[in-house]
Amino acid sequence: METSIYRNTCPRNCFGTCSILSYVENGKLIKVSGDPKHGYTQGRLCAKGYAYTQYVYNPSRLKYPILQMPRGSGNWQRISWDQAYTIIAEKLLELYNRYGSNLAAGYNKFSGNLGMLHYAVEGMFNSIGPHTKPIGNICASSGLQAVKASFGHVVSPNPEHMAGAKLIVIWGANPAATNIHQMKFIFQAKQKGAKIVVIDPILTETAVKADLYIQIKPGTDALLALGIAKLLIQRSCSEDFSPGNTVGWKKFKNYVMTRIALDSVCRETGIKLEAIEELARLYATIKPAATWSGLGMQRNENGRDSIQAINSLVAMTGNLDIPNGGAYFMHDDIDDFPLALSNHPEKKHPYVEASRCINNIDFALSANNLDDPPLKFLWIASRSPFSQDLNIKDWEELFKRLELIVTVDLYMTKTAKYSDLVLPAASHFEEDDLHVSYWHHWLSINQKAISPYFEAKSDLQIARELTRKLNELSPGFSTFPAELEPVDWINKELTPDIKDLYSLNSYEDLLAAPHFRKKDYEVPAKKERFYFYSPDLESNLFSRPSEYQSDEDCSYPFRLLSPQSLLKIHSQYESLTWLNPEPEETIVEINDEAAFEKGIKEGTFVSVYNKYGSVKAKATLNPYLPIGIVRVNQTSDNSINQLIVNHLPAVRSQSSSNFYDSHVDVMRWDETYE
Ligand SMILES: Nc1nc2c(c(=O)[nH]1)N[C@H]1C(S)=C(S)[C@@H](COP(=O)(O)OP(=O)(O)OC[C@H]3O[C@@H](n4cnc5c(=O)[nH]c(N)nc54)[C@H](O)[C@@H]3O)O[C@H]1N2
Ligand SMILES: Nc1nc2c(c(=O)[nH]1)N[C@H]1C(S)=C(S)[C@@H](COP(=O)(O)OP(=O)(O)OC[C@H]3O[C@@H](n4cnc5c(=O)[nH]c(N)nc54)[C@H](O)[C@@H]3O)O[C@H]1N2
Ligand code: SF4
Ligand SMILES: [Mo]
Repeated sequence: METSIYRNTCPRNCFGTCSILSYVENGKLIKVSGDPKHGYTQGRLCAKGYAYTQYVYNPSRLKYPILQMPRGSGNWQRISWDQAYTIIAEKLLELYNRYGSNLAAGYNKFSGNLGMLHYAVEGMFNSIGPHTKPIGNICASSGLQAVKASFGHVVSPNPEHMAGAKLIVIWGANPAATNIHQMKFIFQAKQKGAKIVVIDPILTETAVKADLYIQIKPGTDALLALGIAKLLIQRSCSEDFSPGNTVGWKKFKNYVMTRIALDSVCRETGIKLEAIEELARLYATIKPAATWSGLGMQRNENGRDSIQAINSLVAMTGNLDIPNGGAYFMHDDIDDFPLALSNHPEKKHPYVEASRCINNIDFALSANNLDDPPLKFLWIASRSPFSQDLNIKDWEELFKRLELIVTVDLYMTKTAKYSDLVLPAASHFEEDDLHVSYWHHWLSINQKAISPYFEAKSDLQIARELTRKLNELSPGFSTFPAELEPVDWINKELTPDIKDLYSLNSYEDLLAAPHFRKKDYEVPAKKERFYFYSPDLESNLFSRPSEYQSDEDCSYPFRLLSPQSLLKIHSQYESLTWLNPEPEETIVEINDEAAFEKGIKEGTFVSVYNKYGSVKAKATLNPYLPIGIVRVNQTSDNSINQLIVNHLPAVRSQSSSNFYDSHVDVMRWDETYE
C-alpha cells in the first residue's frame, strides 16, 4: 500500500511548535513522527504529539454541527451546516437592525490553535464592520511588558544556544513538563559542565535535575534578584561592568544599595542567605550565563517587576551581549508577518468609527458592563473560558445575557456544553496553515494531509461559508474575501521580506523543510540599549496578593498554584487514553504536615474552597511542598478556576491574568455539608 508523507505543525500554545511528518494510507493518518529537518525539535515530538493519531480519530471528537435547545439542557440536535449558518446569519442581521451596528456581536478566542490562518476569526469579524473585540494576552502580557521595558522591544535569544551556556538560571519555568525539547539543550550544557539553577516554589520535574534548587515564596523573585544585585555590587563583582549603552544604572545601583536589605530579602523570599550568596557567587564567577524568566513567574501581581529585576541582573553581570548568555522569555517573530487575516481591514460603518475593544483579562465582566448596545452574540473559538479563565461567575452571568452563543471546537468542552450551537473544527491534519514559534526561530508549514473528520471544517472554511450566507441574505454585509483559498492566504504571508528573512524562494520550499530565520541570533542582545529596572520608590516588591483582592480573599491559608502538566495542554487531551488512561481527576497536592493537621490522608477526597466556591479533589501528600501552598492540576469539567477570582481594572490592561494569586483552604470531604 502506498504511504504519502506530509508536513504538519503542532499548532498548540506550546514552546515547541514542532514540525511533524504525517504518514497517510488510504486517506487515513496512520502514524506521525518528528521532522528531522527541524533544527530545534530535531526529529522528535512530545508524548502529546505522538498521540495525534488518537486525537484525530477519537470517537468523542465532534462530528456535526449541533444545536442545544434549551441551552444547558443537554438536548442536542444534529443540524446541517446550512441550518447552522442560517441561524447565525439571521441573528447577526437581526442584531444589526436592532442596534444599527454589529457592536452587539463579538468573539472570544485564545490559544487552541496558533496557526496564522486561524486569524480567520478576527478577519471574519473585521469584515462585518465594528464589533466587540477582545484584546490583550492573558498568558504573557506582564512578561512582554517587562521585556519591552528592559530592552525597548521584545527579544529572546536563540534557545538552541542555551546548550553553550556555562550557567543556566531558570526562574519560574518548568521545561521538563512545558518545554521538553529545551531540556535537550539544557542537558547538553550540563554534560559540558554547566551549572543549572532552578528557582521555583515547587520542587518540579525540572528542579530535581538542577545543581542548585531555590525554593522561593511566590511573587518575591524581584526581591531575590535585587538581593543578588546588592551582593554583587558589595563584592565589587560588577565593578568591571560598563554601563555603555544602558540607561539608569546609577539609579538602579542607588536603589539596590539604599532600599534592599538582605535580611528582609531572606524573610520575604523564604530563602536562606547561603542560597542567595551561592547564586550571587555563580552569577559573579560563571559566564556565559543564560537566564530564563518563565511564564509561571508572571501569573501574580509582581510578575512584571520580577522579570525586569531579573533582566537587570543579567545586564549587570555582563551577560546580555555575549554568545550563549542572554535573557530568555519569549519573542514576537510572528509580528514580522503581515498577518493578513488578522489585519483584514475593518469594514466601514456610517457612524461607528471602530470596534469596541474589551480586555481579555476581564472579558466577561467588561462584556457584562456593556450597555450601548449590550453584548448579545458571542463566537468562541480556540478557547474554553469555563475551564481556563478566571472570574468564572462573570462568564456564567454573561452567558445568561447572551442571545446566541456559538462555540467552534474539536471536542465537547465545558464551554461548548453551555453554548447554543457547537460547530466541529478540523484538526490541523485536515487543513493548511503556516506557523512560527514564540520560542525558537523556525518557520514551518502545515499541509492538509487527510479529509476532515466527518463534517468538521477549519476556522477559515467556516469564515468563508458564513460570509457567503451573510451576503446571500444581505448583499454586501461582509467584505471577507471568501473566494481566497488557504494557499492564497499563506502566500500573502510570504512577502519578499519574509522570503528573504527565512531564505525562501517560494511556498514550495516549506514543503521540503522548515526554514530558519536568518537574522543573527548568535549574539543574543547585540549591544542593545538596555534600561535598568528602577521601581518607583513607593513600589512594594514584597510578596503581595493582588491589591485588587479583598483581605477576605487572602485570608485562606494556602496559596493556590495550578501550573501546566506534562501530558495535557491546559484543558485539552483529557479524553486521550494513550496519554491519560484514567478519567481525569482533580488532584490537590498538599504538604504532609499541613495535611496531618487537617486529618487528610493520601488519596482521600477533600474540598478545596474559598468564598467563591468549592471543588472536590483527591489529596496527595507532598513533603517537598511549602506548608502555605497547594498545587492543583487544570481539569476541564471540575476546574479549579472556579476559585480563582481577580478583577484587574482596565488601567492594568497590560498585565497577564493573575492565575496564581488566589488563596484557598482544604478540608476533608466527609466534613463538608454536601
Ligand atoms: N505539557 C504542557 N506544556 C505546555 C502547556 C501545557 O498546558 N502543557 N502550556 C503552554 C503554555 S500556554 C504556557 S504559558 C507555558 C507555561 O510554561 P512555564 O513557563 O513553564 O510556566 P508554568 O507551567 O505556568 O509555571 C512554571 C513554574 O512557575 C512556578 N511559579 C509560580 N509562581 C512563581 C513565582 O512567583 N516565582 C517563581 N520563581 N516561580 C513561580 C510554578 O510553580 C511552576 O513550576 O507552557 C506551555 N507548554
Ligand atoms: N488555573 C489555571 N488556569 C490557567 C492557566 C494556569 O496556569 N492555571 N494557564 C493559562 C494559560 S497560560 C493559558 S495560555 C490559557 C489557555 O486557555 P485556552 O486557550 O482557552 O486553553 P485550551 O484548553 O488550550 O483551550 C483551547 C480550546 O481550543 C480548542 N481548539 C484546538 N484547536 C482548535 C481549532 O483549530 N479551532 C477551534 N475553533 N478550536 C480549537 C481546543 O479543543 C480547546 O478546547 O489557560 C490559562 N488558564
Ligand atoms: S505539544 Fe508542544 S512539544 Fe508536544 S508536539 Fe506539540 S508543540 Fe511539540
Ligand atoms: Mo499560556
